[in-house]
Amino acid sequence: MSLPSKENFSEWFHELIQTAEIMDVRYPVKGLYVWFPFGFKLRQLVYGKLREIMDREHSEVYFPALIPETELRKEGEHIRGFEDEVYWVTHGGLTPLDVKLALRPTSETAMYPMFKLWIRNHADLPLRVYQIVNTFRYETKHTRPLIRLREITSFKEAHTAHRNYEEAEEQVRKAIGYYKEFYDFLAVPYMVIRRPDWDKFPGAVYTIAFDTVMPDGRSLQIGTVHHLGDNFAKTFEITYEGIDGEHYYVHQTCYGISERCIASLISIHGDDLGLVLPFEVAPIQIVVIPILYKGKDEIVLEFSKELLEKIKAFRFVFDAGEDRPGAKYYKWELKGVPLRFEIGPREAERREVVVSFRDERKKFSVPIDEIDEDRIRIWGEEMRLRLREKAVGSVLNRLKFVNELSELSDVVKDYVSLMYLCRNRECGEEIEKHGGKLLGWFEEIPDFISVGKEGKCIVCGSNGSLAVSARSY
Ligand code: P5A
Repeated sequence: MSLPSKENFSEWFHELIQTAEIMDVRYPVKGLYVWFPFGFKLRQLVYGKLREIMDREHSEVYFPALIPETELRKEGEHIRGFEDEVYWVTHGGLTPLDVKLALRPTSETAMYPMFKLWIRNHADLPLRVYQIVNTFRYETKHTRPLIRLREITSFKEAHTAHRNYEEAEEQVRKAIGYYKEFYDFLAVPYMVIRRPDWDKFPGAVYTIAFDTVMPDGRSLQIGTVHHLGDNFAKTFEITYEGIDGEHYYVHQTCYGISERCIASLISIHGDDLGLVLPFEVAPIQIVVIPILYKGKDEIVLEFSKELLEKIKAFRFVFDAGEDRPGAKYYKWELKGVPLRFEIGPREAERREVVVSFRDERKKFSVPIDEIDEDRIRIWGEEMRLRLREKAVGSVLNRLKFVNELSELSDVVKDYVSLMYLCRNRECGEEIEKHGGKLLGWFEEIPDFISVGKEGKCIVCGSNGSLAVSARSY
């Protein structure tokens, strides 16, 4: 079965994750999907990197999935934001529960009552923890595998507490740095954007989001970092004793990434033939295909053994099956295997290997003596750089700077739109009348955008800075 062209992005994505065995979309509950073994391996490798980054400065924890209604309702803004997305557990068997239990939509209200017990004095700060768990959100917008889930299976949420506002702000900067490192590793381009005040995380002082641009010109929020100030600390009475013996509220941050990171990876790098995966996260990094002819099998198989010995540090498949080479290429291309080695009788005689990269698909011969672990890692890194460059190219194809408000409705249909905008809510709302959602203002301008940060507001003409509006997932 062949994939729809990537031009029809939505169908392509849906078909690809099923046929490449990332997610099984046939589970009979809306918004819930099954990870296939291959998809789960990809998840493990991607989240391995995220864990490595988190483990430098955070401790991993696990909090319960059920939150008492009384805790969830304590922070007014927070519950207002999540009210209509919460799944409730109301019974234990046939017995109604005294206090309803929420399936966590996120874990602030599970964790912070415990933070109150954990934090005593200034020596307990900063506190930095994270967990990778499932969360539940009764989403009413169109659900999609990996993108908009009702059970988010891979919610990495970090929560920190600090002595004051500035130290929490410093943590926000660090979190942005961590997420940049993570998405650079995946070669996924992103925009770091400050959300409008009226669209920040419920209970936060401000929200900084990572947004990427999907192939169809819609944006996808792939991570968020929130400064919580002392809002939750006041609600949950999280205080510490300072050096002076006085008690102070902590200041907090939280930041999260879901399996949308995998959605972006697949969407941005994939092509009409299937997945294209960066070398470091590919479940299968190398496929070796022997070209076998009667009477010449032996020499090819002998030579293959030599090659396999050289690549044993990597995740590889030796595909000596019955299928024709063309069928094998097709199969491993669909799975996004970054490196393909082919060996026929001629190669075996010359002690060469035919090499091709998933993203370039041109073949060249390399003497086997030149293939070793270092060489392969360099190829992997070069491929990551090519993927990033190509991804930036496709993002740029879907970005447009808008000078006149009258152009916006048209542009936003197919493009993520950039414009200068002041911070007044009325001007923001004016932008949203033209179709897209106002994502916010660039916190920093990405290297691939060559427009200045400041300019006159497209709506009212007063001082503004570079803003983004888009149809978003
Ligand atoms: C930060 C971590 C929070 O929940 N609490 C703990 C904070 N922020 S958030 O913006 O609401 O969510 C974090 C990221 O999760 C992704 N996300 C989703 N992914 C898939 N399906 C969903 N229904 C969904 N909802 C949120 C987004 O990438 C978001 O930035």
